[in-house]
Amino acid sequence: MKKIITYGTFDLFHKGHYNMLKRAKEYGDYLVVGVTGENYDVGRGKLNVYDSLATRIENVQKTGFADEIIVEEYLGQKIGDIIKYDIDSFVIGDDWVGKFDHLSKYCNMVYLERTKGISSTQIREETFNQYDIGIVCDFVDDNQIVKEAKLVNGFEVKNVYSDDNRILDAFKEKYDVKNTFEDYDAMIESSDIIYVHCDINERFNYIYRALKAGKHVLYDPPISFSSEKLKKLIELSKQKNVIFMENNKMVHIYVFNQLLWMTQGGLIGDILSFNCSISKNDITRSNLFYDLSVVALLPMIKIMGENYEHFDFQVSKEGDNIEFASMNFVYGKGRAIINVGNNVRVDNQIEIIGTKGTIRMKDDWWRSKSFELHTPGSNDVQLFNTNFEGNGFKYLIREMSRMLSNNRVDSKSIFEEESLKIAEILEHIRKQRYNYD
Ligand code: C2G
Repeated sequence: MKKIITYGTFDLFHKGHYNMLKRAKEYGDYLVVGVTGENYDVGRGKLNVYDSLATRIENVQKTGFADEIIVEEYLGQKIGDIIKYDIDSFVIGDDWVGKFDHLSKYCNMVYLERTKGISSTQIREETFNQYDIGIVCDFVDDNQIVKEAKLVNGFEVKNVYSDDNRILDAFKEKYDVKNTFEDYDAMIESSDIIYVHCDINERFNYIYRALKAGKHVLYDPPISFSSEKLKKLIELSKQKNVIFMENNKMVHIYVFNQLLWMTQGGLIGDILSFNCSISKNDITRSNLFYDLSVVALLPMIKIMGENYEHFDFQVSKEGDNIEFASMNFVYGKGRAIINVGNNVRVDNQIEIIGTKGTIRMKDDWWRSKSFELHTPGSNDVQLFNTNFEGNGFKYLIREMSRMLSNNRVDSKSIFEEESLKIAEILEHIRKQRYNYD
């Protein structure tokens, strides 16, 4: 019996896929079809897959050509599959010519001509709503959103607004964004989603105007130094039934969800201590301290909860800017320490000590691809990891895309109470600081 194997994502199943499976089956007697798993596709940068794995498998099954369907879960699985299923020929479309030649050591490699004039990409472009993003900025930096938005179906940063012409010109030149606007209302009008990426003192105003106009808003937290103002914006977004989402990419990346699972599910026992440090060297951004604090406080709130019993802090500052702050939170069973430095060298890391294990995330932990688990009484370190490129923005935009297609304006990744709690903490620090002054 001649056994054949072929692979694919088979998203938005079309005639090209059907033809390929038909011809692969005709090539032998028994056809094994590998359908890509969701993690594998995400890992290889294919983030715009629309159909679920179950739907894609069902569509392959319906053709009646597959004798066996397997899931392709990781890079390099193909060799193991060829050996395991005792494959004679590997069949794939000629868009892959040459890419799998190294497999000819294990079986016969066959590249078949693709069906012309049809592709999942084309169907996606024709089928999905297009969302134009407009970015508000006061310095020439896009936080990688231009590149990352393109990886999600239907999303593109098309517009940029700044009240400084030089910034607009430089931004357009650097990121190749289609339209520049000197008039904010005009940009709101031309966009479906506004990304507010500017100094903390300006955020509230820009967000308020965009929400008022009924546009979805993505913003860098915190929105201001006032939790009342955040409440007001949350209410307005509800009234207008639009998405009001904070840019905290960490909560959307896989390893963070693994970490949450381990800590909340009791896998490292009772948590005794949460330690988190974050620092940057950026003399140009005056309120960077608050931006960094939000990034560090969110995992604390997620893992330790909102109900600490006591909170105190110490700051050291240079002129008007906080250079270093150490925040100390006492919870029922454990405690949390957050160290934030601006132009002070602090090693970025998160350490969570539990009665049954310690978790460590190092370096740029807010976009981490891995964490370590150390268990008491063992020298073994377990590594949990996933692979992705970029800064994780695409996962946040993908979440936004899901919300839009499900007609849902609330995200389960960051809850309102969590954002409000963080706003309260920062407000408290800010007030005390002024009392010191
Ligand atoms: N195909 C085709 N004609 C088209 C479109 C696709 O013949 N117009 C073929 C592809 O060449 C491939 C199969 O249909 O053999 C599945 O295509 P995709 O779903 O695009 O899968 P792909 O991303 O090519 O994944 O490990 C995964 C594999 O390497 C292939």
